[in-house]
Amino acid sequence: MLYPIMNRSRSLIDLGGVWQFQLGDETEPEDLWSGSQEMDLIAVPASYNDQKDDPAYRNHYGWAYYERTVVLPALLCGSNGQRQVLRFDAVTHVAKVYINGKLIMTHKGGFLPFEVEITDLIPEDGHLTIGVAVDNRISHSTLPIGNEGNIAFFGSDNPGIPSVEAAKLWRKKQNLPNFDFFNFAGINRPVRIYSTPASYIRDITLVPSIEGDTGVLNYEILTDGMDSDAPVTLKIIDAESNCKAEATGRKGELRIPQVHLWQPYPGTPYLYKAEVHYGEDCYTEEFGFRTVEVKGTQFLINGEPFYFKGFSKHEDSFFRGRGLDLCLDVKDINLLHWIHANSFRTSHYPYAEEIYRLCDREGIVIIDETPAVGIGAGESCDPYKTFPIREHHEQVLRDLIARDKNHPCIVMWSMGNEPDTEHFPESAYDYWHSLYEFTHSLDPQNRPVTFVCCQNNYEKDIVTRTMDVVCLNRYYGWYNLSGDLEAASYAWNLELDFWEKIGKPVMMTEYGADTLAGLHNCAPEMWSEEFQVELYKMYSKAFDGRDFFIGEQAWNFADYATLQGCMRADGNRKGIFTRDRRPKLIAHYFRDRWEHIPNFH
Ligand code: GCB
Repeated sequence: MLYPIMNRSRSLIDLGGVWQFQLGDETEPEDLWSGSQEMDLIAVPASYNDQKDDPAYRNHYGWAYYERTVVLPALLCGSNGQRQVLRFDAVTHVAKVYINGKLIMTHKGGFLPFEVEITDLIPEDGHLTIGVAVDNRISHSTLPIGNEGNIAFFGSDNPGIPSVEAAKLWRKKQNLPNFDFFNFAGINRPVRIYSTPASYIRDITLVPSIEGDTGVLNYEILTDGMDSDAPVTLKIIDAESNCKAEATGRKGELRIPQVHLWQPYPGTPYLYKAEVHYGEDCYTEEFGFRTVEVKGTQFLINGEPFYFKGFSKHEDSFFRGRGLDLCLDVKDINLLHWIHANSFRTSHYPYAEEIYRLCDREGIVIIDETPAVGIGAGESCDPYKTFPIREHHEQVLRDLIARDKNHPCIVMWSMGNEPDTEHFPESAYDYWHSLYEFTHSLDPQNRPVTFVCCQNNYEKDIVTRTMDVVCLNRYYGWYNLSGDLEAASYAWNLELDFWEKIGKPVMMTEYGADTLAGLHNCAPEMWSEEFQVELYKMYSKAFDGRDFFIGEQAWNFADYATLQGCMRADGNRKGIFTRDRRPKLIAHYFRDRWEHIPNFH
């Protein structure tokens, strides 16, 4: 799906601003919209939860209603030969969209875009009332997974105590996420109306490769509309606006001698433009020439062994929750540069398209993750046989790769985070390995595929070792062997010895310790800034010098909001930066360490 842009053939109207809002309940919305006079105000795009200091907003369970009336300019109404498309970049988790009172589409999945053509629904006078019903409920059939049967994530509801059991049955229904990040909901990303000519460019697929110093671009362009005889042309334009190659036709190959490569920062992330014309339509897609390949225990970018330095992140900020915040995105990229990081993982869901576009330009490498987090329910329940998620998971992968396939910054797909691989190893293998093959088949660039493995019995796990890269989340010294860094180091080295024998590239995708900024201790103890530094030093010492080890992504880039619980003090505090982006002591440790570790070795 193409990102919406404005140019000589396409218009773009941003519907961000103040909408009207009302909380609902579990009642399924009707097919006809009934607006209300008594709606609150709400900012779009942003999660609704923290926009009003009211537990009803924060802890809402079920549907919520958004409404906005706009008047479109006359030139966009009537038969002007243009298609008008209403696009939502993300509504979390289920959306029902209404135009002038009528339901026009339903979409499931809170982190990927969807759109609907509304050309014939726009009246002559241009008045458009857009209604959106949003459901924030999570369950065994959604991604991310919500617990069913009243089981809380942080284990505060010990089974077997009669009064606690009774209270669980009595209490109000609520979301019980099987993950720690706060279940922020609403219209989290932009809503836009864009137009195209009636015959239009539907999709562009670009597959760059390199032969010597020549860039080879395989391309495919999909078009739609009546004008099927109109020629399709493609021009490749370099960063200095010179046309480097041209072609006609929907599919083909172009060659660019003396090509400039897209390199991770501080190399030059050189971008070319693919300018496509079809009849009256035109679309420009940026791309880069870079290759990605796993060879033995190495992860090669442009043929050279790459070392990941960076973080797993969240989309999270004060007031907006998970809402798009471009200022924060730019700030985060600048902090990544400041700390000499070169990469991050989009834990635990696909991020807004804007950050990938920024990373293409700034040379930051991304591991792109689906929202498949929380697939597991302990030893008594095989999630792969009981959670009805497979079809949805495949759909999410299809949509993710359709959206993100052309970004040079994306070097690997992560199908999910920390599923159960220990209690039902065969089921886990059947599920994840077939999904791994499916994911490979979807990606025109055939990038490496993985999922991120939880700290459990790695000897029983038979699927993690079959991924292209072994990605480990480990909490030695924090959740395990808490506070005892000597014992943690012993255990961690023992585990690394195990992975060394597997013969795959291995990297950290999470490790860390909750740390309260400002809490200091001469003798490093848990929660202090000194302890966080000592813990990371212990990890670095264990993996430095191990040749199969290809990268370190700390948990987490910044403190972030979570579900409340007895293991969280106003959110998850494992950030290297605080939630308002101030460096903890550890940030200086990484800045110094990473300055001396080159991207390629
Ligand atoms: C994990 C999860 C991550 C949590 C983290 C923690 O393993 O992947 O989502 O936030 O641990 O801090 O507990």
